[in-house]
Amino acid sequence: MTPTITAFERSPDRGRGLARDMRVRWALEEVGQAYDVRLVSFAAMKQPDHLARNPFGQIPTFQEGDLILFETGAIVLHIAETHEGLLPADPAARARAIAWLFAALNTIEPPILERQAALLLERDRPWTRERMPLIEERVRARLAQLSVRLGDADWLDGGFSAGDLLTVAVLRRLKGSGLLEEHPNIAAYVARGEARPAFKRAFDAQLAVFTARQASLSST
Ligand SMILES: N[C@@H](CCC(=O)N[C@@H](CS)C(=O)NCC(=O)O)C(=O)O
Repeated sequence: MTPTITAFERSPDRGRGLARDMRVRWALEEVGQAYDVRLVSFAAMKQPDHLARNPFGQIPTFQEGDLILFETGAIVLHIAETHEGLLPADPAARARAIAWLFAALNTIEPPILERQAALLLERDRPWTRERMPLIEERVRARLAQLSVRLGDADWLDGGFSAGDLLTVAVLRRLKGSGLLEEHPNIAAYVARGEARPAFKRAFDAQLAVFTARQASLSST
């Protein structure tokens, strides 16, 4: 059965591959699972039809037959558990890969999101100037720890896994900040993730939504 995911009809990231449907698209591409996409507007996301899929009125969601999921981590884990390719078969290695999936979302992403919120939503607030160095210090601390653990390995624990997929996706939020480049092994890790054919297919598919919308706006 072909799953259907939801994605922004009009993504605020302007095609940079940061909206979280990118993570689900990437996972589906990695395992070779075709999927359909339902585009939703911001208004539609807050309507009962979408709230039945995601009580918080957000994207992405995932629907496969009777199963409806929200939360990117849960969706990626479900895809990884039901297909070959994103989790190792060995139970201990599998548990460690799942630990990285949680670490990406619960430990690495929070300070990165805090930085992004300060830059995008709170830029004009009087406290932002003062807070920014503190926030960046927290991001730097996480990156330094991650850099030590990664060392000169290609991926975090053996072969590429769902944990790497989400870690790379989370770190991509720092592109352009200069913070990734402070750790050449992390910058190379992100570049390695982005070089995967599945990443490129997912990125292009998400970008196509943005470019099609731009083209339709400029023709009206
Ligand atoms: N923890 C959720 C976060 C979902 C989320 O924040 N989605 C964003 C897009 S990347 C969204 O829908 N934002 C619009 C809104 O919250 O109204 C997940 O990982 O799925």
